[in-house]
Amino acid sequence: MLELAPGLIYHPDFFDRIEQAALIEDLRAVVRAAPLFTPRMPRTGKPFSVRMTNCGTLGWVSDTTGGYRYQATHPETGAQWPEIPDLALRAWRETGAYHHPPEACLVNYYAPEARMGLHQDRDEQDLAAPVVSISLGASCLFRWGGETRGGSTKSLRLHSGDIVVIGGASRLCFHGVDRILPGGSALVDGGGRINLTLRRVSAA
Ligand code: MD3
Ligand code: FE
Repeated sequence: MLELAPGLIYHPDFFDRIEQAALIEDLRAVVRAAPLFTPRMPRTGKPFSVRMTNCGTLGWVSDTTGGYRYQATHPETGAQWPEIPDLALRAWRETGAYHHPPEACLVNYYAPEARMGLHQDRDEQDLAAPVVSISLGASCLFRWGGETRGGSTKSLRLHSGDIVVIGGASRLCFHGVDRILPGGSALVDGGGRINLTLRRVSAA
């Protein structure tokens, strides 16, 4: 493991290929129970290029009527979110170094053309808890900067099986995904990428 910045810990190849494939199988069941949806920007209604779903007791959603928020049910089916897969909970335990379990596991699905603009993750009440990010499938070019928009940034290629823990002094850093890279892991169909972020939402 490698500390990229204070509180930003990179675990390359945390999951081996067998574990990656097993986690992707678990996610197929998650998506059957909680289909991918297209979030929209609160003010403009502009759709995200990333499609999403969640598992856990809470899930992150965004639309024009309610804005960014966590809620216990799927925005389209109204059903509760499925459980977080054990492999993902293991990653939280072994890397997260936080005494409360995660409540939300946001599942981002990137088709090859999808991207995510620079943003901060600040919809959680408990900002002392880290966010644990798991990458699967195609590699991506990831970018992060400081706590203000417009400062200098660094980038890093994230590969299938890698984990990044975002906590401490890096918890409110701006970050985003510039692009999905061709020719990496084919574990996700069609050159896609999946990112899981495990999050503690409620103040403990
Ligand atoms: C913050 N997801 O869902 S992983 C998100 O790959 C999100 O899908 C991205 O940002 C994705 O909110 C990024 C989480 C991550 C990784 C490294 C960071 C967040 C970071 C470094 C600094 C600050
Ligand atoms: Fe984020």
